[in-house]
Amino acid sequence: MERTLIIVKPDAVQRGLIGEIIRRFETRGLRIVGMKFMQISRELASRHYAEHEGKKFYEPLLGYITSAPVVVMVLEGSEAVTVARNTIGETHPKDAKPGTIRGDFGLEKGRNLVHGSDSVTSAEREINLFFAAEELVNWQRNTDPWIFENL
Ligand code: IDP
Ligand code: MG
Repeated sequence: MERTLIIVKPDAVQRGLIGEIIRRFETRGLRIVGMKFMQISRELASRHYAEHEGKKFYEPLLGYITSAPVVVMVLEGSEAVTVARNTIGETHPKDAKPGTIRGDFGLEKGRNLVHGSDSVTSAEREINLFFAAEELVNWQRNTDPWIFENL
């Protein structure tokens, strides 16, 4: 089982798409193990997006991600990192396929609705940035045997 960090970004929250976005991950079969509604501080944003420091879009990105509340989630499942990235779609919504979140709801790169960790290593780092260990819930879903072949 892998874990991944998802952020429902400020544009999605402002546009009333929280439920729609969570629904897509939930119906895909990923198990929610952590969730909170919060506003990201500049300090946390700069740690989360440290890899992009110095790039042209870095300052606008920090402005965007701190501009309104977000929903942050930890999702668990087989190959959760890849599965979540596929559900999210390409970084630029114009390249994202219909049926993906960005492909269905977005137009521009700086308003692309949702974040998903890009590797298991990034996921671990990002989960630790946003969640204390005791905020994550280890639980069995009654539907797990119908979603996961080998438990
Ligand atoms: P990802 O979110 O698909 O992993 P990254 O390349 O890691 O994409 O970029 C992080 C975030 O920075 C993107 O999701 C997007 O919000 C923003 N971003 C990336 N490139 C640009 C750009 O060229 N213009 C504006 N925003 C960008
Ligand atoms: Mg990224």
